[in-house]
Amino acid sequence: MSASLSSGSRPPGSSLPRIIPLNVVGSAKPASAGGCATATKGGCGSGSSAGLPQHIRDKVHDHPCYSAEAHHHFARMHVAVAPACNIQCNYCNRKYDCANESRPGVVSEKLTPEFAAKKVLAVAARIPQLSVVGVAGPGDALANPEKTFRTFELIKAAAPDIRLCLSTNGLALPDHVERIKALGVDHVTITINMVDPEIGARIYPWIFFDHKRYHGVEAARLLHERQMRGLEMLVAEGILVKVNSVMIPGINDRHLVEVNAAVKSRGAFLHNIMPLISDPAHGTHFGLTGQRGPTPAELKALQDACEGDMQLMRHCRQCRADAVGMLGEDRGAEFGSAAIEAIAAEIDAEQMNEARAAYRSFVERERADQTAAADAAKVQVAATAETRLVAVATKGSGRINQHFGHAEEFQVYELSAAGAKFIGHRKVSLYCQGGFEDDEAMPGIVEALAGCAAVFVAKIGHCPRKDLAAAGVDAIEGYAHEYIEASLIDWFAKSTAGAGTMVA
Ligand code: CLF
Ligand code: SF4
Repeated sequence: MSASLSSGSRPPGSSLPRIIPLNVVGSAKPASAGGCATATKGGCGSGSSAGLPQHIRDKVHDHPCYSAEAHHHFARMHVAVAPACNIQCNYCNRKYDCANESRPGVVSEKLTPEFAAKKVLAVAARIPQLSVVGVAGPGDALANPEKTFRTFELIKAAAPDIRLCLSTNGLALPDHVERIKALGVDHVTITINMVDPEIGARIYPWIFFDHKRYHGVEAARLLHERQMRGLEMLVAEGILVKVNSVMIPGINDRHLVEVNAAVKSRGAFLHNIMPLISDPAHGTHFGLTGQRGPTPAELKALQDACEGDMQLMRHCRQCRADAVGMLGEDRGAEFGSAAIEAIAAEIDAEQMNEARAAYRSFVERERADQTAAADAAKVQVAATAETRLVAVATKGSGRINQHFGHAEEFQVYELSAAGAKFIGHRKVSLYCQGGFEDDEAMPGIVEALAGCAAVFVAKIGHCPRKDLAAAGVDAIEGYAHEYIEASLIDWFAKSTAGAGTMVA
């Protein structure tokens, strides 16, 4: 067994303080299938926020998308209040949600601003990890400015400690920066897929601007100019901007390095390069014309190429326009209209705020402890020249706390002399189906774990352990419920020291 790698601040067998119901963090609910002013290096996209100016650290500290570390501890929700859109993307079928910040092929239930605010309070009452509410569709947030801003006003009045976040294609952005600033929205995502209108014309067949429809290169040029202007205006106001780019092989894949340079030079804080998801069943132009998405290796290569100059987000889950919960899970089904009304009727605002504050202070202690444990462990590997990939089953909280059979995704870390770096996640089918083992899921899981030397789990059965070993993947359960990074580094140190796999 491993030495103790975690603090004693949690009750045995739990990663949570007593005030939090046990189903709160990383409930095993199935994830949905569907859905700075100074761009400082050393920031938060895929690592810690150490090295950032304090005012930026304060903004990203509890935002699960802007900080990979925060995504272990905090939840987001989207409210689908913005149905209309002002452009057409070739990867979007408007029957579904905006594919710029959502998994394609998913339809959200549209909400009024008033009901959206009620839903936010209901979710906050049940999920104290909630730190951010975003408007990300189902169309474009700023093609529906009144609904979007009314929603933000109501949420701000009811729960002022919850951050407001907005995602847009950028066409209408320059017209709304003032109001975004006035409402205290300090995180804005712009989807920018090109800085060359010739390439843009292959992605956007038309836009609708100032009462007129524009097509082809003219449309793409107008969109590009408005996106760049909006980005510069937000940065000038001190609003953190994340840029999402959809990687479309053969169209903008190589070009995204130029996009990265352009947005970085204008002060964007974080770049999230997402894979095109192109399924003919979604009825999009790209889906119907056979345009493929990138392979995971192509995506990683592009992210690595861009990361030299800017923080890259690698933990995006392409969630739904009505997603609720930790990234990687979607608890939206728990918050239907009837459930929201029932929860709203019994909300005790004081108790709810106390629970959220108590959770935050617990997480502060926990994060400090995790960072100290990882830093201490790094000393053991500082001299190694090896690099390894490993996978982790986790329900959140920065711990190895999920059974192998309950994992719907594995988080992948790269181990090196620098320690443990989160580099992405890999989706899998559930191995455990209500008490039965689904052997048919195993080949897909083995494929998803390709390249990983080990998978760290809270528990695993004899059969899957054997199958994994046959594929060259060690199943490690000796660090169950311990901190992820410190455990991985400890295992790496022991296994690279020539002692074989010390912990299993
Ligand atoms: Fe939502 Fe987007 Fe705000 Fe996050 S999502 S509006 S920045 S609160 Fe996050 Fe979801 Fe990826 Fe978006 S994981 S799709 S990046
Ligand atoms: Fe679809 Fe979003 Fe593009 Fe509008 S901006 S066409 S909703 S992907």
